[in-house]
Amino acid sequence: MFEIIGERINGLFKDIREAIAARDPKPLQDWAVKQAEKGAYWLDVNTGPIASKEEQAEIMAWMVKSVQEVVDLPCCIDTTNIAAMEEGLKVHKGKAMVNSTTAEQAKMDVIFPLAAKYNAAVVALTMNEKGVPKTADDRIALAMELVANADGYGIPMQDLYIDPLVLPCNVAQEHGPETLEALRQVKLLANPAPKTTVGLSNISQKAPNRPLINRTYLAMAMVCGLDSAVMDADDDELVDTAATASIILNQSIYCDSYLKIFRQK
Ligand code: THG
Repeated sequence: MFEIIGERINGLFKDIREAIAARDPKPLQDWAVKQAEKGAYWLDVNTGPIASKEEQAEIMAWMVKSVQEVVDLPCCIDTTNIAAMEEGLKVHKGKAMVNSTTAEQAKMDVIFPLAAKYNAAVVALTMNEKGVPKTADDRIALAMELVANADGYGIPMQDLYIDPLVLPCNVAQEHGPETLEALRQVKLLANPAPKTTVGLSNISQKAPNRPLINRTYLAMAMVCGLDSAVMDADDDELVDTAATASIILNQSIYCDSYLKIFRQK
């Protein structure tokens, strides 16, 4: 089953940024309920770039608690700050996802054990200290390291979500097909195969026709083996596209009301 990770509880967005500053849980909770109703399976929770490093841990714990007061969904704890990641995990109910580690050894050596300790799923980005590689081959070389290290730290492949990194098509056009090819090849790296995810909205940043670009890339990525995406769950046509691709790919059983069924858990 395709897993939508709702992207909206992120301090990048002004309403969330203001809610965090005021410690007002209502906007976060409204988006939690809305994304749950629209078909989200996980809720991405990101403090955004504004919060100071010292505050991030306390804010992440507050955000996770606020969200889980109103919905049963698990959170995808989206932060590069290890202290914030652990505070989020401490208060989280049920199986969490941490977002993310890179293929940098020092990060893998901290984040994989942390995920294992809390039995959390983990997103692993195909980048390292040199940045995001250009080609599918170089992305796959990093994915191999991520798979080997995750396995070494006892993370089951079903809990590992490899993210080959989607970049904006208006400024990094040559990455588009490379990311798609990397998605395909990730599935060959282990048996059972690791899962895959992407930050879908990255593809259309600062471009016109964002919804069209998002849903076109989503359908193409699903053919290549995409299992989940951090995406706009409030875009009905985007969620319809995921539901329809999942029917065409024979990943869920067809019925005339499949668009509705896809949104139910
Ligand atoms: N991979 C993983 N996690 C991720 C990303 C990824 N998490 C963050 C991000 N990328 C995915 N989430 C978003 C959320 C919002 C937007 C893009 C990706 C976005 N925001 C508007 C913008 O920048 O134009 C903000 C609009 C507003 O301010 O209202 O596009 O790649 N694993």
